[in-house]
Amino acid sequence: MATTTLRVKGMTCDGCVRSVTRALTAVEGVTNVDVSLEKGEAVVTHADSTPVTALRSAVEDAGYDVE
Ligand code: 9UX
Repeated sequence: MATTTLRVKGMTCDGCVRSVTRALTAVEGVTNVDVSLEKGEAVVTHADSTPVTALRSAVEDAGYDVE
């Protein structure tokens, strides 16, 4: 297991949090997602085999930017 923290830009309400959470949860190997609107961060627990680029792409495809 690995934990990756992404800095997510553009989340402005709880709906955004749900969207980002849903997008990250759908990535293969992801076992837990904790998104903070206040921090602008997503903490993702995932398999070692899950590429960080896949996490980043999922967030970007949902319409948000990753720093
Ligand atoms: Mo809230 Mo986020 O109505 O794109 S869902 S701003």
